[in-house]
Amino acid sequence: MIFDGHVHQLPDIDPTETKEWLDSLDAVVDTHGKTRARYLLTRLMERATASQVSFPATVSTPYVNTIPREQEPWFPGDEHIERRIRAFIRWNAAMMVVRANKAADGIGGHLSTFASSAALYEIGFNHFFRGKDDGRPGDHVYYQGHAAPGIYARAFLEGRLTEDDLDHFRREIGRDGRGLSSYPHPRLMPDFWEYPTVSMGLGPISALYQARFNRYLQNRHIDDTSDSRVWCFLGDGETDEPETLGAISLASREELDNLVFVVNCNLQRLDGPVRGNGKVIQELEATFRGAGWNVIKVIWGSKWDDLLAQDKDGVLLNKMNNTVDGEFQRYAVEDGEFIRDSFFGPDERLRKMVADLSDDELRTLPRGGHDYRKLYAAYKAATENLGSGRPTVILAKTVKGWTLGPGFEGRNSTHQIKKMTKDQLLAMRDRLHLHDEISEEGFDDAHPPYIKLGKDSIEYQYMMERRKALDGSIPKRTTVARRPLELPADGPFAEMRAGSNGQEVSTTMAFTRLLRGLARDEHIGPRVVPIIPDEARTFGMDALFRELNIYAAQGQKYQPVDHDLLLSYSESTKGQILEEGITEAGSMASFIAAGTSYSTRGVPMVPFYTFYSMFGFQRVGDMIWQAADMRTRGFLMAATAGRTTLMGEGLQHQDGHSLVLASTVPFVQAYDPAFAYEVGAIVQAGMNRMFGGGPPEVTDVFYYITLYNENYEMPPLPDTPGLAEAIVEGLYKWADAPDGPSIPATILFSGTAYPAAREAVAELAEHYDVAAELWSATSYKSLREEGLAAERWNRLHPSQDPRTPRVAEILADSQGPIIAVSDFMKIVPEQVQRFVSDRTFVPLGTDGMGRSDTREALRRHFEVDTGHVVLAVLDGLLADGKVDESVVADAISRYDIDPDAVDPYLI
Ligand SMILES: Cc1ncc(C[n+]2csc(CCOP(=O)(O)OP(=O)(O)O)c2C)c(N)n1
Ligand SMILES: [Mg+2]
Repeated sequence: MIFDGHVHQLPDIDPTETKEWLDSLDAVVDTHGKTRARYLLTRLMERATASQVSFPATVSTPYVNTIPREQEPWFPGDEHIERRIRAFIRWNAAMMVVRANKAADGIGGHLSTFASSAALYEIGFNHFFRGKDDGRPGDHVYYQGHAAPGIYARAFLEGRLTEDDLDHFRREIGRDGRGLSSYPHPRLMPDFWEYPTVSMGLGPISALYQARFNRYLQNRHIDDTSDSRVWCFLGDGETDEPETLGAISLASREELDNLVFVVNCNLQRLDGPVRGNGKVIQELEATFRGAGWNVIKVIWGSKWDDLLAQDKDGVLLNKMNNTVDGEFQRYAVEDGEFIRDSFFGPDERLRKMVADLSDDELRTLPRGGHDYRKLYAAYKAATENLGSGRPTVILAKTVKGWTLGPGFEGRNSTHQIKKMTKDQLLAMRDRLHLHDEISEEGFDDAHPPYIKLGKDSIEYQYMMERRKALDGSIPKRTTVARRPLELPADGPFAEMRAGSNGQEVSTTMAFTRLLRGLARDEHIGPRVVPIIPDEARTFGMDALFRELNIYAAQGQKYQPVDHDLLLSYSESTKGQILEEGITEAGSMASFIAAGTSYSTRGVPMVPFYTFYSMFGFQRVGDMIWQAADMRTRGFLMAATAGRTTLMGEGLQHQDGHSLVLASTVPFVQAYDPAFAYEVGAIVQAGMNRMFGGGPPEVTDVFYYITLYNENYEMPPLPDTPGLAEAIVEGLYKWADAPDGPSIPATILFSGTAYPAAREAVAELAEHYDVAAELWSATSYKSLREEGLAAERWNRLHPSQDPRTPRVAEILADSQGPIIAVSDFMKIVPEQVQRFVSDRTFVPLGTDGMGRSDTREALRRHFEVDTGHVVLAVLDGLLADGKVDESVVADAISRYDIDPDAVDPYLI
């Protein structure tokens, strides 16, 4: 047998002593069995740890609570009152779902998630979660999305929501859109929810990076975050999402002892058991312990402690260890007799242990996650963990649908059930001991009542007193700036406007200059958060390492290999750059944490997350959607953009469609600039819009700006009045048509399509008597959105003067067919085609999968090079009857275009 073969390579300085120890162990195994041997080894390890003999942690422990009964702290609350409050909340949470589905069949909602986690939340609300009423940000609490009814139900009891509000659960369209959103959505309930969590996995990764960002703010002396803990509630099924567990090692590496995950281990997900053939708690324990977390298992309720105390020969422990989750789930639905026979029955010693318990007592032996004292002990241990450097995960075993009754508890279908019959409602009432509050007489199951608390009731006063002691009710979202941000001086933008002075540079290089300038700004400088996923060198941003330093919680414990270079890899506790390593999901989570800091902490921060554009929308699209939900403000900088500009990298790198994906997210301001001054104008306008004050519909947006790595001379900002505004609007004339030729045409270019467009103008003038104007289209998305708004207004106001879409107004200044070329798919410029339907409109773009080759070859392949632009213009003129076919044919031959080349979309 090879077991950790490394041990045989270690020096044995006293083989006789080693033999004695091993012989003792053999003797124990022979005489007292394996269980005893295991016990002794565990005690030895405990002693070793206490004596500071460092020993790698084992990844798993037996299937019992981490905190033994004798180490449970005194419980400071009034258990009786808290149980009553919990029962009221359970009832109201269920009723709001039942009533919603009575009023609107199929509207949905979830009963059983919160039913399993009510105690997990209530222990937090009554004893741990810090609010914001003292003017500080308090704790950051991520609620499991499907538990939302329970959070509303508590807010109702606290008097923060009305009965009418509850009756508008999931009915957000009426009442001026003031219903209760299905799940936590700050976009929909901006005064209530802070963190969108319902797309599984996004809550955990966001919470983790929030905890990390708090440390960043602390270490950089921007905000004191030492009072704020991050609590994240998640489902056990949710842990299968890569985002949930994929970043947990960061939390231990960065010593995030301000972070607590609470996993609601009800052993079920939507379709069935999470690990029917295994034990999800044991599996998660191993994963988290292996990653260096402090793991607290809350598996068994107090009544089990007596049984475990009697377990002299370890049979109960053995049974606990060997029973798989599928069986445990079965015990949750069966009666006491079955449990007696099947769990305790096979072993005489076990059966004897429960001889004094009735079937009913056996059936209700509670799981740890429903035991208030056990949970209190776990949460307290988690909060006292501060200083240990270890994040905590609490693995709480619960029953899905707990207290909802036999039709719900532990059933595979429970996640989806939304309706309750009269009998089920009354059974639940009985189970929760709510006879005084809910009378059977006149009970209307079509409209089951909510429980309301008078202001003078003991329960109301108790819960409000608890919340007051913890700084007020939560969840609550605010946007009051505790540390306001001043906008930057004009200097860095003026540099962009000046152009590159004959030098050939890329927009990426220009942006790096801008970023450096902003980071140096005396006002905004420290608030700038450059985020990058291991790609700084690709973008030429490594120059910033030395100047701004890379944030590293532990500073830099080594001399970097390039220490003698000007641009060495410099890490520091006060570093400004979040160099995330290869994790676009982690980087997005940092972007969200920084971009919502204006709200979550009252400290506006300005993130610039620069990434390979291919690995943005399509890789972490759901997190971008989450950012929009969360009202994130900041800049997503899409570097190495374009399908043909990034040559050589091939089809998993070359992005010609992120702008299409960007067009699907409402609050994204998407831009495709060609010049440094355009980048500057967009960033400056964005800064003013997002951080300059104004109503949320103006400020709560974020920017998506493409950056390219192709060098050409950056012109200075043309001296045209209103140009900066036109750039932001999305389209402006860049150059008049050349004098001389007589046939007018219009070419729109974006980004690196500029050189081909410019050359096409010259070619058209020289060979075809065509005078083409050049326009820079910076944002088709903005133009489209404005155009659709105008169309909509016209449709709804038929008797008033119709509005003209801006893009039509702007292009009214141009002549001839419109040819629009970009390094993105044709559908990008097509976004505006409908608004200029009176004109011939030819989009040229890079539809199809990328491939590696030179830019020239790629542009020929995708039919966006100079020759193809000329051809498209002439084809447009042919359609308009301005030239004849022979002219088009001439261009095909002049530019050596193969009319039978395969369509690039098909290969
Ligand atoms: C990314 C994503 N995929 C699927 C779903 C649909 N979904 C909602 S809840 C759920 C099951 C949740 O199980 P678990 O995490 O164990 O939570 P529980 O309700 O059991 O507490 C699923 C699959 C989702 N919300 N998000
Ligand atoms: Mg579950």
